[in-house]
Amino acid sequence: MKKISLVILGCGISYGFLGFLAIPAQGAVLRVGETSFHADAGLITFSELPLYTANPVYTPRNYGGLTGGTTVSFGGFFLGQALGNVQTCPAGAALTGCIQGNPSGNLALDQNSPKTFIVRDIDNPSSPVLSGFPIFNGAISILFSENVAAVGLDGGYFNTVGATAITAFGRDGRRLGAVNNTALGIEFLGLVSGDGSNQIAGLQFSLVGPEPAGFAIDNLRFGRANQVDVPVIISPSPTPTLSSTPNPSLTSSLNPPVIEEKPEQEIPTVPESSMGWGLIVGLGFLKFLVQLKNKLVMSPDPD
Ligand SMILES: [Ca+2]
Ligand SMILES: [Ca+2]
Repeated sequence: MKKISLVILGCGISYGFLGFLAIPAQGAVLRVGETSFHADAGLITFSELPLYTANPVYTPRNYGGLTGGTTVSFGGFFLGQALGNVQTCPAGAALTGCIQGNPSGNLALDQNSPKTFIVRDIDNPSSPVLSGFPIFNGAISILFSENVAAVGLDGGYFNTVGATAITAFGRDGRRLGAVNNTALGIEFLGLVSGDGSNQIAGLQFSLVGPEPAGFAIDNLRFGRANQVDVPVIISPSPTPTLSSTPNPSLTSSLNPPVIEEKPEQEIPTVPESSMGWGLIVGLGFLKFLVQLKNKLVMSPDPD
């Protein structure tokens, strides 16, 4: 049965707390634990191939995956990257475990980068493990033949907190995100794409700080979208409250409708028909005749 991991976000006082809103987790990557991976997710323990195998390549048959599933390859770093130097590495970090630069597009392992090896590790109860080069002091990069949604591994032995990270990359070489170690000893470092979709084409295990006395990986887990539990963010939903801003849909039902008054009809100042024009001309002529008659009556007889 699929389990759902819950992440509850803190809520501000400006929000009411009447309800929760479950939404898919967003963001580049999210940390996940070992138990988030289903039983049918991929698992590589490095006991499947002979000790001292260099840059092992695991087909689904090697790790018990489904035919046609993901092939997993290992190497030092990706094409486009390089080993760090004293200028680019964090102070105190082993330069062989520190990687600089972004992978180029179409993510691929750099076959000229330092190799990785299956070796014994007396500090790890699940030995054998996979080490970078030099042994227990080199970065490790992992390439998946098809994108996965989540990946994780047992890293260690950690003598420092926060000095080692796993970084996920997309098929185009884009950096998706990273999580650091938070514990000493052997710790599971896992991440899933923010929306739980298959976005992860590669993973890099490298130093981001000073990690003394060596480091290696074991028990690599990887899963497609249906093989891992994706964290779901639970955020408080805003509480609907009365507001000083009127809601148009409410005010329209509360206030009487306003009937728009038509403007007062104007009396036409010019006739609108030929009959009107004729009447005016006729009255004008009649007035002229009356005035002419009066003038004749009032005028003295020249005789
Ligand atoms: Ca092992
Ligand atoms: Ca160590």
